[in-house]
Amino acid sequence: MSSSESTSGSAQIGVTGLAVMGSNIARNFARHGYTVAVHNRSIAKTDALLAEHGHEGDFVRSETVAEFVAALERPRKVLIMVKAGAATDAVIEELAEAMDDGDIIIDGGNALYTDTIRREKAMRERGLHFVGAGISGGEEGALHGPSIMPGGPAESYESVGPLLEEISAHVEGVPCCTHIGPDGAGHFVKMVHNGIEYSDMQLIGEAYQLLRDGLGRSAVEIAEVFDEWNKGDLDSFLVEITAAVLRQSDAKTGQPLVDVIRDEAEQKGTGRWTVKSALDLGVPVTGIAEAVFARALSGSVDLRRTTTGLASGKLNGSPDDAGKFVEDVRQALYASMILAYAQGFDQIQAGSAEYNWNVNPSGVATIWRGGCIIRAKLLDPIRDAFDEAPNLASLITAPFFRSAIESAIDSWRRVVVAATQLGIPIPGFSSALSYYDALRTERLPAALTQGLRDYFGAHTYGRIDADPGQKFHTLWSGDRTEVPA
Ligand code: NBP
Repeated sequence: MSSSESTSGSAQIGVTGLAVMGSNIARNFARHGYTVAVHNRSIAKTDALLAEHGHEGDFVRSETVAEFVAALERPRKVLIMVKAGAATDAVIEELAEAMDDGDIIIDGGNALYTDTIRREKAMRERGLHFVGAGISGGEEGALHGPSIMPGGPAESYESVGPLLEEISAHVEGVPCCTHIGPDGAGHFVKMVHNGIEYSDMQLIGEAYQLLRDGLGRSAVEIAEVFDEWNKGDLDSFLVEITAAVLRQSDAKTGQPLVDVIRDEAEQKGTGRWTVKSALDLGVPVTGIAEAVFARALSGSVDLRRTTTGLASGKLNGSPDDAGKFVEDVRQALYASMILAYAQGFDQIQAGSAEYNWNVNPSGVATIWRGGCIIRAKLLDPIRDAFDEAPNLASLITAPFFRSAIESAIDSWRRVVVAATQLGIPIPGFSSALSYYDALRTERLPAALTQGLRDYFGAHTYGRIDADPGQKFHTLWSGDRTEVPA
């Protein structure tokens, strides 16, 4: 922290890190009438921003961190938009050295939530406030209104909340930004948001492949189907842009662009983080895990080169009734997406309990309705369900979703059967259905698992006719009588 009480400037907010996200957020603040101090490690980006967009509002140019910090009014508020990881730590350290007690650092990058917990603690011990804010919406969202998920001390939200709410997306006048909870809560919720995004995209991909390979439809024909779907229950940003991507033709070959893009999905890591965290929390986010693995499989180019064309067994032909099949796929997509959100919210509830964040699931659904990549009509009934019962055991037990799945279940099963008969991989659809079936099954095969564990490792088991806490062991290598453990 700076030793001297340095002078105070006039900028209400500072943005450091002026690549696509940072420069658009800085412009968003300026367009809302704020004076914005801007800074970037290399001055070229700062100057490019000011040259192209300086006329959009009040910007204060700075070359050094000292100049940048001096340009801010107190308590200073700085939004960091740099590469997550070591770069963020370096920037935080530089800022902390230059800032004073009560100043606020907001990290708007895609930080791992455990890093945010560590950074918040370190900054608190130095008298600074640290807000870890997940931001979703890509570069367009950053400029026109993203969904913002800030975590950190409640008192710092009182001062930065109004600014962030103002530049966020709004749905029916409600900002897509709310205080999520202490320290890492915001980045945790953003991480799960990205996990659901992975899952939704995998499911959309499976629906596309079913229509392509199951019915022989072209990309443009499938774009029309997605356009139709986007008018109903599936209305969402991802379904909308799926139609746009499928309709795009390649200028070079004249073919649909999707047919000339390499069939290898990449990933930056937030999906993997979500699954790792879910494994630690013991929350089955099967849809997200399948989506992460599906991307890994698609990218295993050498392996796929050696396995393409392996035996398929006898395949059944295309579905007899194409119209019915399209509707079945729509229903299967809708039901599987409900499960993706249900699992994501389970993970948020589990994370919240683990870290004492007290996250309000209805608030999360509310701010995901606009600005972010997973914005969807589905989020309205999700918000309503959690409003009615904040401690819902699972989203699928809420009356709205119970009946939505009841309507879709037969179609969903038909699609899983048809895909299996056609040899089309559908890890997302089928794992979501298996998860659903597991939840509704009264007796799973876990009793046998426990019996086996007791046999080879004396791990004990509970009995259906004894208290849940009581454990028993069978003397497998002795006379096979049962003894209390
Ligand atoms: P990048 O993630 O590509 O980061 C580039 C920025 O980081 C530049 O300003 C660069 O400065 C700065 N930087 C680096 Br790299 N190392 C630095 C260091 N050691 N010290 C200071 N600055 C450093 O930018 P982005 O795509 O705009 O994303 C910004 C953040 O927002 C990331 O955390 C990202 O994960 C997150 N995010 C991105 C999106 C998206 O759609 N792109 C969406 C949501 C969140 P330089 O110009 O001097 O190299």
